[in-house]
Amino acid sequence: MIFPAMVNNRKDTGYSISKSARSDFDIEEVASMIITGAEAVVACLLEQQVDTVFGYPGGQIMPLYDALYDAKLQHILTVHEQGAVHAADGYARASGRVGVCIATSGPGATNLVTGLAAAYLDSVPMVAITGQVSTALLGRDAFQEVDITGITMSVTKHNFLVKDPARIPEVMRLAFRIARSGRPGPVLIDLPRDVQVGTFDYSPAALTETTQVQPPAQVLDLVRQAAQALSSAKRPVMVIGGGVTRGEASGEVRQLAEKYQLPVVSTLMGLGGLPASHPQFLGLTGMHGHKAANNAICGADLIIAVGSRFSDRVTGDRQRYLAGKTLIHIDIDRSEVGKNVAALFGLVGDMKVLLALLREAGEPGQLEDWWQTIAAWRRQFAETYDSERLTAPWMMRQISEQVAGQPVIFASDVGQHQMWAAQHLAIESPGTWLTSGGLGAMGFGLPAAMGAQIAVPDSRTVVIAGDGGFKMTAMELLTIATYNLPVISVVIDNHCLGMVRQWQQLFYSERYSSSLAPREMDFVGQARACGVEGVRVTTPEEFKQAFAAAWRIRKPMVIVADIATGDLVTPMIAPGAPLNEYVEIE
Ligand SMILES: Cc1ncc(C[n+]2csc(CCOP(=O)(O)OP(=O)(O)O)c2C)c(N)n1
Ligand SMILES: [Mg+2]
Repeated sequence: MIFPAMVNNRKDTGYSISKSARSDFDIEEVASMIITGAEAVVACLLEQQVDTVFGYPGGQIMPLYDALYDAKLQHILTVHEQGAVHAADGYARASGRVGVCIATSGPGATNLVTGLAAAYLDSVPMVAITGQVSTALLGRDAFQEVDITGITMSVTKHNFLVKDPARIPEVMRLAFRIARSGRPGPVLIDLPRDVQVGTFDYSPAALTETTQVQPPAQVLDLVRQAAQALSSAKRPVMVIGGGVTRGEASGEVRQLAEKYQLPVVSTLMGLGGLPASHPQFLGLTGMHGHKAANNAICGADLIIAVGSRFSDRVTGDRQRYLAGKTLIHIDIDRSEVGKNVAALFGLVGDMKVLLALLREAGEPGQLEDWWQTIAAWRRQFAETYDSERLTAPWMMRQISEQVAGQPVIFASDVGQHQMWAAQHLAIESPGTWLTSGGLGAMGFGLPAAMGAQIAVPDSRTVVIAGDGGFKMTAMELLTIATYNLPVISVVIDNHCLGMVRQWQQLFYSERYSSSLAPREMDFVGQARACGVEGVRVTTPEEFKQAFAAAWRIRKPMVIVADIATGDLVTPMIAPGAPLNEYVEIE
């Protein structure tokens, strides 16, 4: 029997087949055979065209590992289950396919929780498989028993505890469908040991593609009205969020922006939804957004937001964010529209379809004055890069110049370096900026980069990490060395928990509680201990040469860049303040 655990408050769209459903499949059953539950899991993974899984074995998942022993798919053994779940996440973000991770019961399963939460908050399609104690022992505090479906209820899109091997195919197929359909997200399948061992009559299935459904008449009507508002707006701005990448709608975003000549700003999650080099792209918006981008939001009379949930880091003062503005909000998830800000036009559904309809339904307005105002802001707030000493913004610029035109995926960890990366790296296409936006999980960067490098081997993955977060999962360098993955790690070493220190400087009277702990780390030594080459640099010239050398040789590399402890991320809006009230930083 299947215990359909939870369904959370996110609702998939009412009418349309999602982005993922476009590449989604129906199942057609063919001949049958007697196999074990564990063998059925492997068969279903192959059926879903999974080529790689990330995981770590243990007692209650050993039957599945036995079935994996001669399975025709790659298992990447990480150092820690957190490495496996973030790697599956990075794999999914970079490729658009469902990431898969496996862990044993108890501590293996709990080690997945942070990664599931990161994937859930950033809407990443993932299937996590955990071992569980046998059904007869459930609820008896057996060795390594935890109620992982209970624990992960609020950080998975759905989860299952399977109690009968015969239900495995149905659950596996459903799990993949749920993970990638509508608003994507992680799904967990908990497999008691006896369910993995038990046998049943399994029918293999073939996948057939399903078709896309068009919106109903009332949505079309709303689209027409929204297009009229867009045509008559004097100062419109388009906000792109992570949903553009997940919805594979960057082409439609670009076409809409170009047709209506819209200035475009991006949330942290949306970077890459329009190329950074596009002339209409103003940059990052929100707490550490570019002034031209935030000023445009504040001065706008209409905002068209695509795949963004208006987090507090994006809106600042929520009440004043929309004052005097019309909002067109496009999202696959009905529960996002009106959740944080009220939309006049809430368009729920497949954004590729909606954006295309919106493009056809209206005419561009008269925006010369608006573009002149924006041009003046851009001149006034143009970036300048200090190359006298080593700084993170300069390094981000330098990296962008060195890799320009070549296939690259950037991953980041969490902290000041993440904001510098988001502000100054040139992110040119969707799926090439992997960051833990919603959860902000330190330790995400390196394992996510590892997963991305496996998913897209022809690209080169560069992770930007801080000294604090890199320490958290740096042991995955051993995995990177084992599989010879040419990931370049740039550790921005400011010798402190910089983002915490920045807030303490600005909002806690410079009382640096536990952010300046004196524990210097020999990152190069650690890298070498894992079999990865490393170098520490202290000047712009040294960084330039080290990065160029790392880019040239297709091998993993760690570059530790020493920067000043007091460097701050600017500009900055205080939490809850309006987007044009900047914190005074000299
Ligand atoms: C797992 C986790 N623990 C704590 C935090 C809170 N936090 C956010 S940024 C930050 C400092 C990060 O320091 P570092 O990795 O050195 O990056 P920097 O800010 O210095 O660039 C901390 C502790 C977090 N986001 N994630
Ligand atoms: Mg730091």
